[in-house]
Amino acid sequence: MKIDILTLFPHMFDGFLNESIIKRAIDDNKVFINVYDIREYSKDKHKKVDDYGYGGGQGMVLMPQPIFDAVDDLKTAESKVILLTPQGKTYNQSIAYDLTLEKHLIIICGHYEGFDERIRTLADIELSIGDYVLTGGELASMVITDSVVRLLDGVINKDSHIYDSFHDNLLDYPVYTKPANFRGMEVPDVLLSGHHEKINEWRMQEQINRTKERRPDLLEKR
Ligand code: 6GU
Repeated sequence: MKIDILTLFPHMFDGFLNESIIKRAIDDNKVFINVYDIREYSKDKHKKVDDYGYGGGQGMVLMPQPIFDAVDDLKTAESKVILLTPQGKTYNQSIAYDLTLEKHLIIICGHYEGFDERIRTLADIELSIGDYVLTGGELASMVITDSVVRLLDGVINKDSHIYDSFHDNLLDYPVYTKPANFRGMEVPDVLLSGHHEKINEWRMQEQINRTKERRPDLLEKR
């Protein structure tokens, strides 16, 4: 998969792309991630990318020209263009799985008080990562990229995402490591039993109980 990210703040991605599982996925050619500075696409002599909004109010608005030129430059027949905005559809694990089927994602990070409404026409889908407001789409693009890349073949052990929280709309079951007794808190006997069928049953029941208790809204989606 290739992921192209359009941003006004490319350095925000330095840590994200150079640590841990994402770095390893890039080094192993499981994913190709490019970060493009929107400013580099500005045709203005001062590399301006925003201006005052018509009608007054709200401050600076991202201009269409740099974004349209960048998307024209990067887009192919196989691209899916994602626009990040708090007004988008709320992102979830099921959308993450859908995105793993794409060959090429172009992710546009919105910023400042807003972007020119005509930029919307470039998007195949508009996404938000939740009901709160961020200063820009950069963190949202990292959230989406991280959650998609970890699902790509060979990035992490496949067994581990079958048991992810939200897979099948269930939260994950509890896990324990050594010691079996820590400050009087005991690991459940069943996990020490070596009886795999019973362990699986217990885990499934724990997933259901936890989801009932903490996220009843998820059970309704099942
Ligand atoms: Cl995608 N962008 C911004 N600016 N804020 C958000 C968001 C996106 N998703 C949740 N809050």
